[in-house]
Amino acid sequence: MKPAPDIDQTGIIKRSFDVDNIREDFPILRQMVNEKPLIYLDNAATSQKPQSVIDAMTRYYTEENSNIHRGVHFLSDKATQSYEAGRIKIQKHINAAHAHEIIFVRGTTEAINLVAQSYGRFNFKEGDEVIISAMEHHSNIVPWQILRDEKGIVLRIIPINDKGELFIYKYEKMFNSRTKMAAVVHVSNVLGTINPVKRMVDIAHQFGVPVLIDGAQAIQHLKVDVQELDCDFYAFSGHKMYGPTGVGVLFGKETLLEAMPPYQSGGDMIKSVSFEKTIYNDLPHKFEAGTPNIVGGVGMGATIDYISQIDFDAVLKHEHDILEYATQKLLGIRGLRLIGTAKEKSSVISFVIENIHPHDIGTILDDDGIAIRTGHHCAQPLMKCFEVPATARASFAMYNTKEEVDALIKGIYRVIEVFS
Ligand code: C6P
Repeated sequence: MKPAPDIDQTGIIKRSFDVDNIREDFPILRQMVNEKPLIYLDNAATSQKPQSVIDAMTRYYTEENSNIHRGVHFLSDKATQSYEAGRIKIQKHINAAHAHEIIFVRGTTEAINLVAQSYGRFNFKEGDEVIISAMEHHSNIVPWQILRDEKGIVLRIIPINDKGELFIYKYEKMFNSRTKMAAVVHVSNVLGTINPVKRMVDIAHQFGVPVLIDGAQAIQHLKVDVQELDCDFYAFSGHKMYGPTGVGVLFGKETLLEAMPPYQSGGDMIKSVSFEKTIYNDLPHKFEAGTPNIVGGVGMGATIDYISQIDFDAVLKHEHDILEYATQKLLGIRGLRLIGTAKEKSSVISFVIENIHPHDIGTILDDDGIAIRTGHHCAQPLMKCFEVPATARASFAMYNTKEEVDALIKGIYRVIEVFS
């Protein structure tokens, strides 16, 4: 039975949070794996999708499929409206000032590449500095290294302590007249650390430096308000927030986006083309060359609809309880070391077990139908900081339960037994 809806201060009817009820929305969770019920704890890699998002995308292909912004016919108009409605929903969700500050991209990776290749290439010169941190995903390292190799910019790395927290006082000292950008992760995909990004933006702005936030692991677990954060760019992926793969968002402040040159070029990003001269289209189209992932945009709209109808404070509390519960249970296992013990954490636990390779942990847990991720998690420099080649990582979503954590713990004891 569905729990009774609540009405929040904005008058929007909210469905109260009930984990069993939420699980019913995700058809994939009913699956058996190796004759055991699937326990999906790899949500930082990608989350599962609710039926309503799947249905919205099927409905789009069944009833609306057409190209957008081009046709005068009925279907093209319908498809354009659905795609653009997705943009407006995202704008409201992250409280951007304008819908045209929402650029649809393939995901966080493309969003950061866009900023590096457009803003960075246009504005940086030899000797300019970009600040990133020791806990960045490769997606927020390599695009800046490409610019370093091409233009001679310098990368400055914010160090971390042994809990996996940034040294903010060291970050503050890194700014000088050559600093041109700070690009930092909001929530680490390995450590789960929630970085104090608001404070970091304030510091950067004191030096007139814009900030890009990699929100790939934050958007689904925290309330993100880009105006409150005052960040200049915010990047995230649809597929980690219960939405489709192949679509994500770059939020950018209007003034910065207006001044930036296009990242890719072709159809839809132009107003007019002659062999002599091309006039670029207005925002956001200037950054969306070619036929975009239309069904992805529609799916993102359905994703926001889905998230918005659930009491998000209750989701946050549930996720926090699961994280605390799992942390306490894991700490009780002899020979197991947590990688990432920051005070402020969200939904990700990495660990290593003495003398057992993380891949073996993952493989044995899979026999029990438990999906975790093992490896370097696309954060090899961070692995080096903790002097480990890889970790095992359990990452949680709103549909995970304490019973699933118990199964994980039982599975880990079985792993230890196999190797003892
Ligand atoms: N992290 C993980 O298992 P894409 O692939 O573009 O959607 O997201 C890239 C990315 C960028 N930043 C952070 C902090 C991330 O966690 C990710 C994706 C996945 O941890 C896949 S490696």
